[in-house]
Amino acid sequence: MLTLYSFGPGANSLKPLLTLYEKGLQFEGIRLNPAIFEHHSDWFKAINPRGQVPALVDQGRVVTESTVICEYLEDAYPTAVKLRPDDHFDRAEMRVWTKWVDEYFCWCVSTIGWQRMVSQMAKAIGDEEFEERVKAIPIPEQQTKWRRAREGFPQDLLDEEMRKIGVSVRRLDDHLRDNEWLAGGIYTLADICNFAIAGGMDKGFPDLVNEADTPGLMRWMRQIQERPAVKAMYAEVPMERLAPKD
Ligand SMILES: N[C@@H](CCC(=O)N[C@@H](CS)C(=O)NCC(=O)O)C(=O)O
Repeated sequence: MLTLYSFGPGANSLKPLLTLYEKGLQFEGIRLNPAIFEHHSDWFKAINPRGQVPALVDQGRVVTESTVICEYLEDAYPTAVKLRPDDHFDRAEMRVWTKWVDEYFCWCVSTIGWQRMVSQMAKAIGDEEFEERVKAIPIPEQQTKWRRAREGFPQDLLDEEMRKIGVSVRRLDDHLRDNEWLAGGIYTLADICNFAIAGGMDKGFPDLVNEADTPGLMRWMRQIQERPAVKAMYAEVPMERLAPKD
């Protein structure tokens, strides 16, 4: 039995969720609550010592890193639905897109997301509790990110991240105006991993992502949202909640 530890269907958690649904694999989904910092709890750090989701457990063995999890599912569970092209060149192109998401695109979107959403959470906590929370975070860079979220990210950093988001959106739209999918002419992990970050940018960044400026990107997002597996996933997996449970 596969077990996926994740947040709701957004960002890095969305990648394995879409892959599991598209491949029709049965799994147990364990949903962590970010509002109570469940991912930094000792029980979860025993599964992923980095204190981050997603994490996949397959027969007692743990796979981390969202894109790696998707590749693992393709390798370990070959299904009729293939999410990687057979051709080696197309597969290399697919990996250029997934590498780009992980190394460039996700970071700029993440900083702005943290500024807009995590900042409110971080500011709502008292000083003492905040220090306790930060102490439990295993990755030093994430500790810094939490501190910055509480203080407010410096404006020059936010400006630079917005510039990078503009570059990213242009890159995707330029490709998607002339191509149905990102790599190999089929729906692949390149689409899944990019959609995990870009999906919904028409709501979050309407000045950048809209029908007039990015028609290719908009068409591609709609095409993904209309896939039966994607619809089923959103119908079954609840969206993120950033308020503590009462
Ligand atoms: N490189 C990792 C990044 C995972 C990651 O950043 N996960 C986020 C959720 S999208 C997380 O757990 N954030 C909580 C934190 O770091 O405090 C991956 O691709 O899986």
